[in-house]
Amino acid sequence: MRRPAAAAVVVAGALALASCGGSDSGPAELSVGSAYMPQPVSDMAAGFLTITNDGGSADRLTSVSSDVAGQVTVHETVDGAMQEVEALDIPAHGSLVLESGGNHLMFEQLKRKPKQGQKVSVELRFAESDPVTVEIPVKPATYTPKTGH
Ligand SMILES: [Cu+2]
Repeated sequence: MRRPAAAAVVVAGALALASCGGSDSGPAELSVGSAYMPQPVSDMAAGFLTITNDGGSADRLTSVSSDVAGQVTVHETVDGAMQEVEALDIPAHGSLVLESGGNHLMFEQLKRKPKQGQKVSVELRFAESDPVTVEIPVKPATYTPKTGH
């Protein structure tokens, strides 16, 4: 008696998914939060932020630029030593975290020294999604517990 009803529900569910394009496999939907730059103490600066992906497809952070730096690179930290990487993955329904002691942005060839209270404009570019521009607030140099660079 119950089996036909259950089968009908499953079919209806499948149709609903198909008609809305499959909500679980849509494009990456990126948003940026928790961004900050510790006020630089040398001619380089670090930047931290979290990229959240609410979409059903993974993406990659591929390059970064800023009006205050001649070059911005993406670094990861392995065994306490940082190294440049080509790109960082942003998983579907997940996030990419850049935080002190881990992944971070590296601002080199600074054109001016950002001061606490100012904001730095940064453009993030991705493998799939459109570029995102964020205004990163500059925090005290001691804001991050680890200032290796
Ligand atoms: Cu670095």
